[in-house]
Amino acid sequence: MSERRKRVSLVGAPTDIGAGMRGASMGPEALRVAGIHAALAARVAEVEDRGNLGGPGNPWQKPVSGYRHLPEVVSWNLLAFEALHDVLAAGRLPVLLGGDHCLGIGSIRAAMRHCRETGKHLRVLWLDAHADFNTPAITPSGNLHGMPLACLCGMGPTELVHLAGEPGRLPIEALRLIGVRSVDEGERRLVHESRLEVFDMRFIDEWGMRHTMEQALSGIDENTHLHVSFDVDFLDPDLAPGVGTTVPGGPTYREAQLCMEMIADTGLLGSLDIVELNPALDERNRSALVVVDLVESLFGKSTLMRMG
Ligand code: 4U7
Ligand code: MN
Ligand code: MN
Ligand code: MN
Repeated sequence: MSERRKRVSLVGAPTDIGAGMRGASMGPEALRVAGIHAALAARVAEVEDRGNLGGPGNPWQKPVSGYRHLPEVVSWNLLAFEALHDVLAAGRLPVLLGGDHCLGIGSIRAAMRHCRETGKHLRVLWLDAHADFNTPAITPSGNLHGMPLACLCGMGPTELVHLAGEPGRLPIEALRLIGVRSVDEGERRLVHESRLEVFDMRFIDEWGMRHTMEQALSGIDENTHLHVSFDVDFLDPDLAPGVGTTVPGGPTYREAQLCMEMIADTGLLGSLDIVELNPALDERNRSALVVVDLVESLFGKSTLMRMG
């Protein structure tokens, strides 16, 4: 569907329940202040803001049996799952305003359910400096924002692996990781064993963003539902310092734009997460402004300029 005909719903999830640092809970409002609604309204048929989900507060406790805040992470993900699936079932495109990246579990579970119901084929593009493929046995932190992909692929606590009693798991083949440059020791082994398809920064340096995206998008067709999970720490910290876990050596402004533009060109974007933005660590909201700029490209800004 052309971006012009898409109808978008914003859903805020103001929580930092899965993170190792407080502040991502302020992400939804920072994105609104940076103008996400108007930016999208200029590109698509219609935008509505469904407001914020209201989950449990952050008790700021130490990890218990390998996880920090597991019950609260489950609650937030159940809320996200329901809300985002409702949006998809209404024929609209959900944009999750996070919040930390543990929310990817509920969000992608919603996309999986929608694909099951509509016969679509899911492809997940995970834009991140990290692999987010830790399990309780190997996590160095216990923070669940470092584990969502492992949980989705069947490795993690049952409450998260089968969130809301949902069957099945995300097939490894549905996943493409892009921009990775920080992987923990045990996590690295699991990524290799699982044959996860990772386009790390070394790959992007050597092959360029164009070839990277051609590879990451290969095999999709009109029946594909593209889910983009955009962890703001994907971007180079020079560009977006407002995240809890900066890792140097990320994509530049132009590389990130091209990445978004090539996704837009497919016309297949079906759902989006914007996560890990931490306004407490930002400078005059500039990371949020860069994100909004990139989201415009993701919804076809440059494509329209190239027309005619
Ligand atoms: B994010 C980390 F140890 N790998 O598991 C961990 F380096 O969603 C960081 O990508 C995870 O921002 C970062 O705690 C999670 C750490
Ligand atoms: Mn349904
Ligand atoms: Mn992440
Ligand atoms: Mn990350």
